Amino acid sequence: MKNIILSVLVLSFLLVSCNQKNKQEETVNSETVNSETIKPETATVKVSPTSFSIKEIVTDYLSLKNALTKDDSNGTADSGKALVKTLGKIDMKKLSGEQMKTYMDIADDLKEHAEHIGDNAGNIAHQREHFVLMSKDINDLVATFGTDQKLYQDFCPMADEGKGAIWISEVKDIKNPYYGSEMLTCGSVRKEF
Ligand SMILES: [Cu+2]
Repeated sequence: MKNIILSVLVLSFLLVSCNQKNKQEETVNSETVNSETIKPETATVKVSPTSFSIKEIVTDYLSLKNALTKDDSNGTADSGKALVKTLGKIDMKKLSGEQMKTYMDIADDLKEHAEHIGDNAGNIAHQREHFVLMSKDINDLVATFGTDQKLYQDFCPMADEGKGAIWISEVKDIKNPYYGSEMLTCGSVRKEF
């Protein structure tokens, strides 16, 4: 008799624990299902389309250009460093294969000039040499990817040892970054973006 009671007890205990285990599994399963159904919705919300923009690059370039017009070599170097950082943050995922290739070709070159300008505080002549090529890069970026901001392509016939050079400006008035205070108004607007 004792044996029978004991085995009934053991059996019922096993049944109860089995039921509990099933319930736990059910809970886990329904949680997994829930999180799986929620995930795609959140993902769709996150991938809201924002278009590719070179605005931050242009902003850093313009502050570098404005430092040069003031003959401020240290400010020019700081802007060069800021531009290197900005270039590292640009999200290229929104670009198609062809666009990405174009962008990277220009941006690689641009980064090199920004690094040289950043490393040459105190040597404004050398900074201005790199600014000739940097300005061509910025011109190409704006021509390729467009701008919301009104921009001007200015030209100085004396810069780059008389070969002439362009720069990009946000103002219509000529303020020459190649000569600064020496010849601030030398040059002309050649094109509008
Ligand atoms: Cu250099």
